[in-house]
Amino acid sequence: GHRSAVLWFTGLSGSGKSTIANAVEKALYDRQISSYVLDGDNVRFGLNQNLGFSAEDRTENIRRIGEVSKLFVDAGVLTLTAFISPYRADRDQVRARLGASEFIEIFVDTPLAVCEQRDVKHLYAKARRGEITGFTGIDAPYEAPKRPEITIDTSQQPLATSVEQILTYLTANGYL
Ligand code: GGZ
Repeated sequence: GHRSAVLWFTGLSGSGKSTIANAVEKALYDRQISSYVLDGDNVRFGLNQNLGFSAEDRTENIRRIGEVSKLFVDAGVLTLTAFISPYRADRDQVRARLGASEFIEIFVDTPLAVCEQRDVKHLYAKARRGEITGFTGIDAPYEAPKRPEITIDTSQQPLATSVEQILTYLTANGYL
């Protein structure tokens, strides 16, 4: 068995949130633990398709994802969310809506320079050229967590180590 919770990944675009979340999900699946990843692909194109990237829309994006996460956690699912979630107050609101040990904040603290160098979707280049405005880390803010449960810098360690770091935390704290 397991104790359900939300593993809330936060960090810049290209920091590695989705990659780590999906790798952890696979590791949990292999242990027959019911888990699910919420990310832009299954939330921003569905439930939140009416939301963009203004500060107000990001706040509403995160609020809805927090509520959906709460439903999943109540259903007993170990839930992983992979959204920039740039505003500290928005993340803290989600934390407050969940039980004391149901919100595990994972700061994917990959340096902006590394994220920008990866630029998988060429969005940083577009933001630098002014073709996208309000891009997180370029001309929109990212507020780093003050006391995340877990911090990961993907420029300092391979994916497998990040996965191990999270599984070790879950085991040490009685989730697994
Ligand atoms: C940041 C943007 C923007 C702007 C589009 N700012 O690399 P990606 O493509 O897949 O990750 C980014 C994703 C961010 O969506 P989130 O729902 O995680 O953001 S938030 O939590 O702030 O609501 C990027 C793409 O959408 N994208 N425009 N202006 N990222």
